Amino acid sequence: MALVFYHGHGSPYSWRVWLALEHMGIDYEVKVLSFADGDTKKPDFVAINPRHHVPTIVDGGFALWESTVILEYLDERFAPGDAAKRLYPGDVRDRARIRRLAREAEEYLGNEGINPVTEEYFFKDGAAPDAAKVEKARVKVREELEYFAREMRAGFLAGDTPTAADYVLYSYYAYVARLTLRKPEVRLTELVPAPIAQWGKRIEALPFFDKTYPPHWR
Ligand SMILES: N[C@@H](CCC(=O)N[C@@H](CS)C(=O)NCC(=O)O)C(=O)O
Repeated sequence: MALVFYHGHGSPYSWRVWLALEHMGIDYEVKVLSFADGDTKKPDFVAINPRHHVPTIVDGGFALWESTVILEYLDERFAPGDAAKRLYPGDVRDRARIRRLAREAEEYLGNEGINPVTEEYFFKDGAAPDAAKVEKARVKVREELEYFAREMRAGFLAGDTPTAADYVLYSYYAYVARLTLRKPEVRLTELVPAPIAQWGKRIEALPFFDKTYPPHWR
């Protein structure tokens, strides 16, 4: 039976899991939940995931949530013979570095950069964004993108194929363009160093990328 993947378009946490499922070539069925319709809070879904979050996967009756934990599970459970398809390839230190980069993207670029900007512009019930908070987050976005540019190895963070760290980083990076499109005054795109812009294009050129792109962003 195919693994079931509960997804919400536009969620960075869910997007990284979809990219990973495709990357590994796993047989899955995607079920898209609508935030606008409150699907995550409906009893059928809460019975599967009491935290009512996407992403959630169900693999042969085993339900799992928390995006980065799902990435590690997929890698261990479906580890292909093909090293280029692993999400955490390499030896114990290579794999630890990939986990570190994924964690850093989450904590510093996401939680201290992208998420506060999103919060200020979209989750304040129409109240004006706090300029000092936005500026602090902008500085963080710039510093973090420069940091990740220095961490690039060959075309991607860990070599010449993407890993879990690239998918976690990309799921936040996509918001740089998205937030600037929706709120041009935030000017996040001007903070992107050239190596990160080039890396972003390589992710977007992956054969399965388009399929995972949020339809309402087109
Ligand atoms: N730490 C979680 C965060 C997941 C999360 O916050 N998902 C949000 C969408 S971005 C969600 O499902 N919200 C719907 C709800 O809370 O009902 C992860 O990494 O998977």
